[in-house]
Amino acid sequence: MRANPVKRLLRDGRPAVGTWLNIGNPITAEAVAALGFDWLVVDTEHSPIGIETATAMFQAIGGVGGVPMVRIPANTEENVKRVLDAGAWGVVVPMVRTAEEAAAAVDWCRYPPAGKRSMAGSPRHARAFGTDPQTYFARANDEILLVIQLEDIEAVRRADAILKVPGLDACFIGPTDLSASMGLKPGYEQKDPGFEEAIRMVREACKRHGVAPGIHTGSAAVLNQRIAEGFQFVALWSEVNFMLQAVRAELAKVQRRPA
Ligand code: 3PY
Ligand code: MG
Repeated sequence: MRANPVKRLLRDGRPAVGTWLNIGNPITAEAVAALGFDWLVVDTEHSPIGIETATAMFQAIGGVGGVPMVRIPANTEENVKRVLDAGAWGVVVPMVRTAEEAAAAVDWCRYPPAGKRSMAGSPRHARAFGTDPQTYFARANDEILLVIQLEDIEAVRRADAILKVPGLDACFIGPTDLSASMGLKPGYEQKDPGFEEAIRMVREACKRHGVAPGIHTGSAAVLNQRIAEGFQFVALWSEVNFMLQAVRAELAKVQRRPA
């Protein structure tokens, strides 16, 4: 069974850099994955991507040696079960606000006795790791990456209780939702000192509980700064935002009349 290199990087205290995929298309997923990110998250929370398109995207990412991950729309057994059976190597669970919700995510992600994930031999999960179902059943708990999102100021205040739940690999800050919950203009970067303080609180709680801290960023400059602060599961924007940035910049240079 193929080992999940992101688990190894995070366990060794090293950064793992990925990006978000919001365009529901296996060809673009494959093209971005081939660029050399450590992981790719297919975002099914804030996009219209359904399970069949997500599965084709996992296949495309895996086909070029990438680590296919997914953000589910909400923390439910059904959502986690279906994407893991479809071959995702890791799950990002949005908007975790309590220790009970974190424990539920662990239950849906891990086979017994560590959790309550349902077992079936027929899905493509084992093939996604280049193995057979029995080996997958025995090893999946060690290779599947579970990332919970803390992105509400109330959850930040409860960070110690949430992060001490056993079985979490990483905790990913959603800066947009976090800033909105603090009454700030939603966005990845903020000048507000309270916002940076909340980010520091999560990072330090992660370190206390052996969970890799993570955060979404909108540029390499901020991403590098977050890595220097100790963040490990770090995301560089999304493929659709990169596309729009490039198109916008070139469109702005177009001269509709001769100069
Ligand atoms: C947020 O910024 O709220 C996110 O969830 C980023 O992924
Ligand atoms: Mg969010």
